[in-house]
Amino acid sequence: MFVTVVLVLTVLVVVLLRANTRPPAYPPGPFALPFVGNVMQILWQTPKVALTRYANTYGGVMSFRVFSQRSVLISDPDLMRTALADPAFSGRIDLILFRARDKIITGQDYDPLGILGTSGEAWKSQRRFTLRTLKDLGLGRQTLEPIMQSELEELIDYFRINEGRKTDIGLTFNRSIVNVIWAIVIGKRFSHSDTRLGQLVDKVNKMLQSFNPFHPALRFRWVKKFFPNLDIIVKTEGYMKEFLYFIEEEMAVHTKETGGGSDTGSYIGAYQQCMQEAATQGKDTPLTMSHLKANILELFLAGSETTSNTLLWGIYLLASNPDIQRKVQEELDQVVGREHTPTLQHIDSLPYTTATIYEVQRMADLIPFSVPHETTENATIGDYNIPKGTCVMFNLSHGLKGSKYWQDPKQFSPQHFLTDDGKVVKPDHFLPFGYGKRVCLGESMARLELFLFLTTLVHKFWWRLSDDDPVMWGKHVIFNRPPDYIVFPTCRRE
Ligand SMILES: *[C@@H]1O[C@H](CO)[C@@H](O)[C@H](O)[C@H]1NC(C)=O
Ligand SMILES: *[C@@H]1O[C@H](CO)[C@@H](O)[C@H](O)[C@H]1NC(C)=O
Ligand SMILES: CC(=O)N[C@H]1CO[C@H](CO)[C@@H](O)[C@@H]1O
Repeated sequence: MFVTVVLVLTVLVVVLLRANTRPPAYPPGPFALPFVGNVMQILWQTPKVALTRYANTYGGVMSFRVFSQRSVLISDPDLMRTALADPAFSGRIDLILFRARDKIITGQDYDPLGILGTSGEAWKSQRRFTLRTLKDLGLGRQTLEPIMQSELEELIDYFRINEGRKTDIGLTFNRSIVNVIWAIVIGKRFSHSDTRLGQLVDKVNKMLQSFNPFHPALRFRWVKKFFPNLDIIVKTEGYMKEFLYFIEEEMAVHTKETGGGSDTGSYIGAYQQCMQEAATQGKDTPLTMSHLKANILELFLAGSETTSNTLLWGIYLLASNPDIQRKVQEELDQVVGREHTPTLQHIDSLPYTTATIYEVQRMADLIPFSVPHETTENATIGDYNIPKGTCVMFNLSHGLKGSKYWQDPKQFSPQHFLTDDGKVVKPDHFLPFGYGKRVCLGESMARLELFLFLTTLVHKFWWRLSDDDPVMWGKHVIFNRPPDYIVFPTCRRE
């Protein structure tokens, strides 16, 4: 009996110790159980609470385990910048969701496609091409600005009709933002009366709502093996299929219309032209139709909700802070003029407005944890070693909201981004788009969109929150969504 007890205890101790062996100079973290790691604590307390407690206990770089996956959470903004700039940290964890998409596209378990969910050469080449093309298309500004202006005309008409009425603007920006991306992807806008636009918005919405890179079913391959019919898996894959089918149909129409000739005014056109050039020259190219479809899906996934949510935050924050709204309007009146409409040319001459937009992004804090990275080789951060294959998470929120970095982080105040003499300052720890190798690919485009949409809407209308309708805050785990609210838009007379 005694011997059995001792044996059992010894085995237990050995198992527990083995579960907690750490590589040398590995960041500190909580005690982990065999096999499951820290999953129990994380699920028990909810990920947000558990991880916050860990970060508070173990500091700016800490480690935990999710099943057998070593994970590190970096909160210290200085170390965050260093890690994000280091190629060794630029890998992406295996995102089952994207692997499912890739299988839908190619029909087989092939090399990973796209940008968001890839690492190494595939990631580099697709990212490089996409960045360059978006720059040519959007930041040459001749393409993007008129598209955005047409969308704004539609919005202005809509708010004029609703002038002085209670307006729920929750879904108003969706069409415009999706249409801007669409125009970049294929080279022309949908008219707002076109049912295809409604269908596209609907498909993007459904995909977005089921997308959750932290959900265990979309995170670990074995979950799908054991539970292939799990609702979230079936739905997510179904929505991606529908979206991809829509894209394929439209691409077929587009090819017919352009007669297969060259068209460099769109992402698809530029992509296909590059593929053709490589083919005629007999060169190898990393560009393929499969990657193209995957990239398009990601442009919508990453570019639509983020932008429309920031706009919703913007109107909400300005409507609830009338003094700040008035100051922005005064600056716009002075620099742009009452009778004109803001254009991208004004972007560098509106410091108060620019600071206000930064402040909107800071308060919105849309994607507090970015999307987890993975080390592609043994790496170091500060005094710590991070072995290859470790999942690395970044608390971007910390630099945006941490009381260590802002005088009054809960307060909406453009002053956070202004010097005493009214010049714009952007602190190093303010990284709403992330930073370094995997910084948001649409950052430049998003900046222009936020600027033109917010300035135009605030220049044309006075926004007031409804007094009788409560502002409704939802509960969010991964993304910070704006609240639901009702506003009264009022035209500002010239
Ligand atoms: C990476 O570090 C581990 C120990 O943490 C070591 O066993 C392994 O050999 C290292 N790999 C390389 C390529 O240096
Ligand atoms: C991330 O940083 C924010 C702001 O400092 C903090 O409120 C939050 O608890 C942090 N989250 C984690 C998981 O550490
Ligand atoms: C495609 C898109 O941007 N969808 C958004 C429309 O607006 C709602 C409410 O803000 C968001 O939840 C959707 O993600």
